[in-house]
Amino acid sequence: MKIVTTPLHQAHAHAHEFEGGRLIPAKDVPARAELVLDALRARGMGPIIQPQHFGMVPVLRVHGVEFVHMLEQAWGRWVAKYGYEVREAFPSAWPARGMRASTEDVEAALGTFCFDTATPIVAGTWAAARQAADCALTAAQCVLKGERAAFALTRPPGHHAASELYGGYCFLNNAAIAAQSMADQGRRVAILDVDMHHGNGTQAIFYGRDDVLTVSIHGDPAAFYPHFAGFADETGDGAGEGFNLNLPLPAGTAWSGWAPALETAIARVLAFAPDILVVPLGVDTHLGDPAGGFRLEGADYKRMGAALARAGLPTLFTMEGGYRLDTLGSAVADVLTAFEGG
Ligand code: 6XA
Ligand code: ZN
Repeated sequence: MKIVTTPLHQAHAHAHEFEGGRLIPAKDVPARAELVLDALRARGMGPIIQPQHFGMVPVLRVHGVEFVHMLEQAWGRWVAKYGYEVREAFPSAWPARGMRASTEDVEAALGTFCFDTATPIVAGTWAAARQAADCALTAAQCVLKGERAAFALTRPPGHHAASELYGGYCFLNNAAIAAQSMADQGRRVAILDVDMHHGNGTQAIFYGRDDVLTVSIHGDPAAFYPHFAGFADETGDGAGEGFNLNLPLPAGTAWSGWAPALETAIARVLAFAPDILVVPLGVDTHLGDPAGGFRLEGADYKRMGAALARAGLPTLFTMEGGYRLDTLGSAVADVLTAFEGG
């Protein structure tokens, strides 16, 4: 299985996120991708390849041009206002209900396009986000050429980013950009998101469409981030009605509760009869994950990979969450090796 990654993800490195009324240490740290890469190398997986460059056209199939320009320019505008000493650009005001969105001031631009306080922009964010999208697009090309599977080791992750919104550590929706690119090349694509958190961005991007199926298994948004999307009654809109499936699960869900949701998800995917499956792969479902709330562990990740393999579809994996640094690498490697063996 080709693994697509670049050390340039390290340019997106920040010390903090804001949660629970205080600045806390960042969870999406560069070491995450390096730990995953080390684990994959240790299992002899690969080849490990660098991304090709696809430019902005495939990105703009999913994201708005004003949004993309804002991401590109945000750090420079922040420095112009606050100087280099303030090393992380966080929004501090939002155009909530009844207010007017604006991009006049950098504070307004951040508030208009960001939905949380967990996702600072730093000097290297835009470069890293573009590279992550290129990793996903390169992996998509591998699958389009007939490979059974490819893994885009994307950092920053993508599944919370919508057409014109960033948040949840995500800026560009890598999985959606890859899915759209494959759809544009004539393939029928389904997306099955197994991260602990609802893939609200991916859902929003395809919500009105019947040509790309979106399915997500995640913590019930009544209790978990992203709080404002991911409920079971979100089934799609207009032509997309019936083409979004949310499978929210309660806190503490272990494999015994997670596995039946995966079977339901795979059955829906197979009924859609796609040519290609995209799996936004987060392993923050692991017991003890600092951003999670489920209780998957050890061999459960091999079971997950084997179950996904039984779907029998060419599959593109993208890296999403997973923050327990002592188990992150082995959990990802277990999914992917079991998929290859299955
Ligand atoms: C912010 C929590 C962000 C969760 C990010 C994540 N308080 N998404 O893992 O999949
Ligand atoms: Zn997550």
